[in-house]
Amino acid sequence: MGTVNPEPSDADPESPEEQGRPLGRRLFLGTLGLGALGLAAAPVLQRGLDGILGAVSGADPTGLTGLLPNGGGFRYYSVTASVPHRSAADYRLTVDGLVDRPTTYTLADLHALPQNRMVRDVQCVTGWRVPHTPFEGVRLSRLLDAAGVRGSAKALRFTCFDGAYTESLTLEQARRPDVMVALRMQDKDIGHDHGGPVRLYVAPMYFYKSAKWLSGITVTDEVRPGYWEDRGYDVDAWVGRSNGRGDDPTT
Ligand SMILES: Nc1nc2c(c(=O)[nH]1)N[C@H]1C(S)=C(S)[C@@H](COP(=O)(O)O)O[C@H]1N2
Ligand SMILES: [Mo]
Repeated sequence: MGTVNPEPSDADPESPEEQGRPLGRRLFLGTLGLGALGLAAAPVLQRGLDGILGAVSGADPTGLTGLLPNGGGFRYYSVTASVPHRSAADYRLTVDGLVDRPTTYTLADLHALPQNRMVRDVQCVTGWRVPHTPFEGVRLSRLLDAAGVRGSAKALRFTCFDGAYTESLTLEQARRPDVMVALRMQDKDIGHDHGGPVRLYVAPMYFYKSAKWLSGITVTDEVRPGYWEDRGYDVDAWVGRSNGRGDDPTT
């Protein structure tokens, strides 16, 4: 994609209010505005008219939403200008730190583990939302159990092969059944732009917690705030229970 599109610093102050509502016309007009400014550069999703975009277009008498570059609602985000591609053969995920059995997984190893599927709404802290998005992958708790987390452990640090992005979770959060190392999204293998071949998916939190291009999970003795958290966003990013931003990161 090439477009640098980190989290907009002027997060939509309306976004918390949008969460309880069905995706409405107002949000789409906002989306269209951003798209016209060139801020939205998500790949066009191959879903067809029976997908989310179809549902959206059906609710839009102008039909204009069908022309949006971020059809389906997702926007492409990367804090780096470019991200190396990792093929299925090249990909590795390392689990290390305060564990008895540090482990490196290939993509095939991850696919060979039991897979779980979840269908939830994706919510970005800036206000856009994609309802009913299927994710599939391996529960993070399974990888932690396999590694043997030591008693002194308190948190996890996630690193990415973009070389820049990081994220964090407490051990308790990481063990929730709705947190996974995701291999599929929207019933397809996760493509490069969405963080493939493997991204984190933290369903109950704002989407910035769901680190793309996941390459490392390190078990630590304390929470080390992630990329956006160092820039003022809440570490505990529960959708609806945090404003997604503890401070103004632009200052
Ligand atoms: N490595 C990495 N992961 C990331 C980001 C990023 O810039 N780099 N952006 C986060 C944010 S703010 C959002 S909203 C989602 C966007 O995911 P998408 O590009 O699949 O829509 O990824 C999250 N994970
Ligand atoms: Mo986001």
